[in-house]
Amino acid sequence: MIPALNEAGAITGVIAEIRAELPGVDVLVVDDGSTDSTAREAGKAGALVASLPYNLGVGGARRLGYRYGLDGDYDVVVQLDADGQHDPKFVPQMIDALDEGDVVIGARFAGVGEYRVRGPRSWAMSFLSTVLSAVARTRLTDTTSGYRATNRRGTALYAQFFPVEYLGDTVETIVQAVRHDLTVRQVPVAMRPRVAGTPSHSPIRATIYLGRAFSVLVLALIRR
Ligand SMILES: Nc1nc2c(ncn2[C@@H]2O[C@H](COP(=O)(O)OP(=O)(O)O)[C@@H](O)[C@H]2O)c(=O)[nH]1
Ligand SMILES: [Mg+2]
Repeated sequence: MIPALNEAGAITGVIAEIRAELPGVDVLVVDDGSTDSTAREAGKAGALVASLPYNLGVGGARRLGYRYGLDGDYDVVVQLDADGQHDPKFVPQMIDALDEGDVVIGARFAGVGEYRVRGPRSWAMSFLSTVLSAVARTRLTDTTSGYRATNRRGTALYAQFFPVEYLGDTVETIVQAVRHDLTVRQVPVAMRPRVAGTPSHSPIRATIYLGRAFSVLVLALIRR
């Protein structure tokens, strides 16, 4: 499941790579009101495309993907980004890890790959990781990663409750899984730079975004 907003420059390559690496899987692109040719390119590349009539945001798009997974009775749903950052070669390891967890995060900063973040953004990310590791009672190094796999239990939860608030799709989903007695695990992955298009956050916005993550985390922890 791939949420996509204006990713015409990258989506074809991402789908081709998934189909080469994981023959036979169904690929769903949730096109969230793109103004470029993302939906058309995705369809040509062989994906199923759900085109939303206007921009719902990453959380709404992902919830749609999980609902599709639940309705279609899929054993596993994998969410990854449309910009080429997530290498599908790690999917088999993530699926193996679903033997021990209901939600598996493809995580940076776990010994594989060269991805580095500096300054306030890095402090914020490590703070979030420390708190969420304690919440989930397992070592989590990359709680904002959008590369994840769920089994049926995880898919069923996220089909029903997937936060659509800003940033809820990363931090709050982990708290939510734990609250519903699901097990969260991670698999180390290497992440790549995006291949085309523009990231949805600049470094400054990313730092602000992580600042807001603290509030989201506190709210998620005190929410019943
Ligand atoms: N459905 C949907 N996807 C989005 C939206 N904004 C970004 N995305 C997608 O979410 C993924 C991650 O976005 P990106 O900008 O790369 O975030 P970053 O990797 O955290 O910098 C990509 O596949 C984007 O196309 C949105 O408003 N709706
Ligand atoms: Mg990205």
